[in-house]
Amino acid sequence: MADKATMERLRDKVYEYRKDILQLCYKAKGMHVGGDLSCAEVIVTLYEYVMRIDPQNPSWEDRDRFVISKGHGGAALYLVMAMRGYFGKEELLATYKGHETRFGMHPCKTLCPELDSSSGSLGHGLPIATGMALAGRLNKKSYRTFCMVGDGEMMEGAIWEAAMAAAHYKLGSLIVILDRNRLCLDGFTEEIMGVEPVAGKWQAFGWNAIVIDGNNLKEVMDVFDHLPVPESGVPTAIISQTVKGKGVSFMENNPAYHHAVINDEQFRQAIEEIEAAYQQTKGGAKA
Ligand SMILES: Cc1ncc(C[n+]2csc(CCOP(=O)(O)OP(=O)(O)O)c2C)c(N)n1
Repeated sequence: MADKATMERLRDKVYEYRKDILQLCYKAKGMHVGGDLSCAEVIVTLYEYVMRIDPQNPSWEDRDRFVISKGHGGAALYLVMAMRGYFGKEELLATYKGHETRFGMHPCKTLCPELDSSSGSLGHGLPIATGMALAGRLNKKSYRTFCMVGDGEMMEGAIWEAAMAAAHYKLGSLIVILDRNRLCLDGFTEEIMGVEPVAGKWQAFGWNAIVIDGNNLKEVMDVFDHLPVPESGVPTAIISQTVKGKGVSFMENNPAYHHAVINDEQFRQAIEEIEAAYQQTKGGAKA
C-alpha cells in the first residue's frame, strides 16, 4: 500500500509527463496526443511504482514485461522509460520522429532494443504479450506481463483470439489495461463500432474484469496493489475509464486531438492549464 510521499511523487510525475507529452507534440509537429494524455496515470504508475524492472539491465530475464498494443502511443512509452533512465529525456525530446531517430511514432525494438516489443499495427500487441506470459510460465519465471490496449483497438479480431488463448492457457500473470477513453481515430467507439459491454466481453472470455477511473491516481495505484496472484490462473483486464486529451480543455473528448499538430498559442494554453491544475492539487494526493 502506497504511503503519502509515494503518492505525491507519482502525482508530480504525472504532471511532468503531461507537460512533456505536450512538449513532444509541439516540437514534433504532430503526435497522437489525445491517447497519450488519457493513459498518463496508468503508464506512469506502471513504470514508477508497479513493474519489477531494472533500467540498467533492460533485457534482465526476470523483468516484468510491458507491451503497448495501442502502438500509436509510442511517445507515452518512450517518455516513461526516459523518466526511469532507460535513455536520456533530452535525447528523446531532441530526436523524436526525426530523421534516423530510434524514437519513431510507433515503437520499434530493432531501433530501440530497450523495448520489450515493437507495436503499431493494432491488434498485434496482445497476442505478443500473451506469448510472453506463456513463455514465462514454460520457463518457470515469475514475471508479469502488462499490456495496454485501446478501446478502438478492441475492434480488431486478433485481440479476441489472444483473449481466448490467455484464458485457455490460464495466464494469471497477464494483465491488460484497456484505455477506455471512448474515442478511437475519428469518433466515438459507440458510433463507429460499439464495444459495450466492455467488462462483460472480457468476463465472457474468461477474464477478471475490474473497472476503475483511470485518471484517478489513487484508484490506479489501488488496483495494482490488489492484483490477483498469477497462480489464480485467470488473466485480468483493468477497464481504465479515462478522458481522451485529459488535462487540456480544448483537447478533452475532442476527436480532433487523436493525432494533432498544436500551434504556439495552443501549446502555451495547454501548458498553462496543466500547470494551474498542478498548483491546485499540490498539497493533496489527487492527480
Ligand atoms: C491494423 C491497424 N488499423 C488501423 C490503424 C490506424 N489507427 C491508428 S490509431 C487508430 C485508432 C485507435 O483507437 P484507440 O485504440 O481507441 O486508441 P486511443 O483512442 O487510445 O488513441 C487507428 C484506427 C492501425 N494503426 N492499425
